[in-house]
Amino acid sequence: MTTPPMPEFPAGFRWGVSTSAYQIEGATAADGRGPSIWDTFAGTPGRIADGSSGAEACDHYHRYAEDVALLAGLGVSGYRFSIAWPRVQPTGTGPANPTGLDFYDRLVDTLLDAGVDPVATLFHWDLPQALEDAGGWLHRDTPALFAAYADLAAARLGDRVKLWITLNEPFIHMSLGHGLGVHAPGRTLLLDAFPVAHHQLLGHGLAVAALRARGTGPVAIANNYSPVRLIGETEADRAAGAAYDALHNRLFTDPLLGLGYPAGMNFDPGVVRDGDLEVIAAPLDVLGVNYYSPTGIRAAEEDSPLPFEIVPLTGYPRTAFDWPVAPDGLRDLLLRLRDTYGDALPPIQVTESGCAYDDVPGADGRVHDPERIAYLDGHVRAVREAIDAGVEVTGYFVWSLLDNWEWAEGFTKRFGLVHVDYATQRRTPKSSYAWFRDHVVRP
Ligand code: IFM
Repeated sequence: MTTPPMPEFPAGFRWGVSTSAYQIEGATAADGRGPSIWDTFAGTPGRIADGSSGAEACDHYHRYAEDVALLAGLGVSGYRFSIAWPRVQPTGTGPANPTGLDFYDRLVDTLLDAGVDPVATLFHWDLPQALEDAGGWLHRDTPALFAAYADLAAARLGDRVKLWITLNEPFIHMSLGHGLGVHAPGRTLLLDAFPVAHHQLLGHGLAVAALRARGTGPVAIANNYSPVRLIGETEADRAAGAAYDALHNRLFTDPLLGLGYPAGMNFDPGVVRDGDLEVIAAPLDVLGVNYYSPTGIRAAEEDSPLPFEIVPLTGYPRTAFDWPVAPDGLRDLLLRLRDTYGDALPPIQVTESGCAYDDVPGADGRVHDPERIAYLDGHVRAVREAIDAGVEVTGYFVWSLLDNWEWAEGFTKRFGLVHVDYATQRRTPKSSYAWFRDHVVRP
């Protein structure tokens, strides 16, 4: 597909791709790994669209060298992966399992040999099952246990990891995992899931302190954001938009950047204790921004348990997930973060941006994905527009390197620059892989 030349990006801008442990590694019983909440959830009939699990996924645990060669071929300077807590501590507490950490040791060294910066996420939703059995993120002990795990990871890898990301998308883990029950651990607490927000944030703050104490690399968190597109113009619609915005876009970022919780986020007494907000507001080196699409919102019906109603947006191209393709939402979001948080906002890296399409190899064995090229072209340009408008953005990571196991959707949604045939584990770079290399990374 032919696209107009990409504008230049600042020197040192980090181009990368992202993955996460449970979505690609497989080998869930190897080398002492303990069970995670996603093993349990995927093993429960009816939870996953195609009945699959991440037990094999992309078999990256055994094929990581081939995957790092794909990264090197792409020319990216960063690779964002996640460390599986249950590989490091099979039950979530106690000493490190050295053979679990060995895998990440090998991965990090292989990345560095290939000239790719390792960017490590500590928690991408795969909580050790034993911790969930003790209450998980609803329990106030979990934050300190998370910091102890962060310390073990930093002790082993901290001399080589170039950017640490404490949590991935704590909003999604709270809302889909604990509010609506469509992700692990499958709790359906609706707004009673709020303690999960606070305990994840407290875990983040304590982990930042643990990483700083080890003198390791810069620290970030990866939040996901979805700008509100109001459907309707009544006062009630505007109030619904503000309520959704506070929940999705500000619940985590306001306290991280020192503003405390947004008004209207009412925690039960005893959840937020003296000193917690100071721990949570530990200075960040980078804010990770995951963006996929905006959300249409209007006022809720009177008997609704939620103060807003989510409405499908019309008039946009759509991905195979039925998500609207709206690059202007990314530009608006980046500007809005700058305008809202001003000097408190650290430099931003877009830690996830991508799309699912039904990519199938043609008769020639090649995989053509022009929609993904158009998607990435639009979103990369949106980042450039935000930089032109004065927002400090220092990196952009595509979700994802590989097609992989997409949580409750199983293997039915393909996000990769590289196609994976799950029967053979054969990797085939799609046309978007060559486009990203030739038009973005090395124009
Ligand atoms: O696959 C997920 C990822 O794990 C977190 N962010 C969104 C992606 C696409 O749904």
